[in-house]
Amino acid sequence: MCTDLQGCMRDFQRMVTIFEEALLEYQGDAHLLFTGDLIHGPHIDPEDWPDFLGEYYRDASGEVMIAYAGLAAQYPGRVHALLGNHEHGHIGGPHTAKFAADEVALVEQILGPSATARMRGIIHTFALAAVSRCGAVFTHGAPAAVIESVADLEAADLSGAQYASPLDVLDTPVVGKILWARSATEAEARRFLRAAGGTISIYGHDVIPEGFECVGDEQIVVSTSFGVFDTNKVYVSLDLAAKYRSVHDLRIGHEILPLYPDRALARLGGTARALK
Ligand SMILES: [Mn+2]
Repeated sequence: MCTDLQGCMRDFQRMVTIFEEALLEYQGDAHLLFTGDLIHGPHIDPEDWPDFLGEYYRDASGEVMIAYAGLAAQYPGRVHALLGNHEHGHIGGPHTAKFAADEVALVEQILGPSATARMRGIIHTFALAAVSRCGAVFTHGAPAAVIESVADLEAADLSGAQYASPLDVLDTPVVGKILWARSATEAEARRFLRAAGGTISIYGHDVIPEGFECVGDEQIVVSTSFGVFDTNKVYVSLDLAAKYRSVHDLRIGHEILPLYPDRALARLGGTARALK
C-alpha cells in the first residue's frame, strides 16, 4: 500500500514496479492499494520550487489517473484505490486549494471535457475504506469517523447533493472525517477499528517528513510520496494471511519499506548513507 502520490508519475511508476515484482514472487497473488490523493500536485517551475517539498516534479494528475485505470484493467481485482479529499472534489466534494485557488477546476480545464468525464468515472470506482483479514484497515485520513459497522461506510453519500454547500461535507461524521481528519484519539481509533473489524489503522493524508509515524498501538501514518524526500519515502507491504495485533508488529525492512532503497537512509532499511 502507498499514500498520497499527488500527481507524481515517477513515484506511481515505482509502485507499479514494486507490485509487479511482488506478483512474480508470489505467483500472481499480490494486491496494490492506493489510499487516495493520487492527483493534484504542484504546477511550479523548478526555480520557484520550495525545498521542503522534496525532489522536483510537475503535476501529472490526468496521466496518473489514466495509468491507474490501465493498471487496474491489466490486473483485475488486484489493484485498488481509496477516495482522497482531492479526488472527492471532482465528484461532489469541496474543491481543494493546495496549489491553485481551485485545483478541481484547474485540472478539469487542463484535461478538457472528455478526459474529465473519464477521470470522474475512474474516481467513482474508489472506495472509502479497505478492510483486510490481517487486521489492517485502510483509509485516506485518520480513523476518527464514528461508524457502527462497515455498512455505514458503504452507505455514505459522496455526492454532496444533500448539502447546501460542499463545505458542509467537512462536518459530517463519516465522509468528512475519513477524507479530512489528520489525527484520531486512541479512543476514536479503537472504536473505528472495532466497528470495521480490524486491529490496526493505516492511512496517509498528512505529510510525515520522516516517512511514517506510529500513533499509539493502533495507528500508523505513512508518507510514500508527496512532500517527502526520496530518502524518506516509504510504502507498506503486508502478509494478508498474517495477523497484525498492533502497529508495532510492522517492522522496518519487512513491512515498512523504502520506496527507493538505494537512496533511502539506513534507518528506513535503505543502503544510502546519511550525509554529514
Ligand atoms: Mn488528503
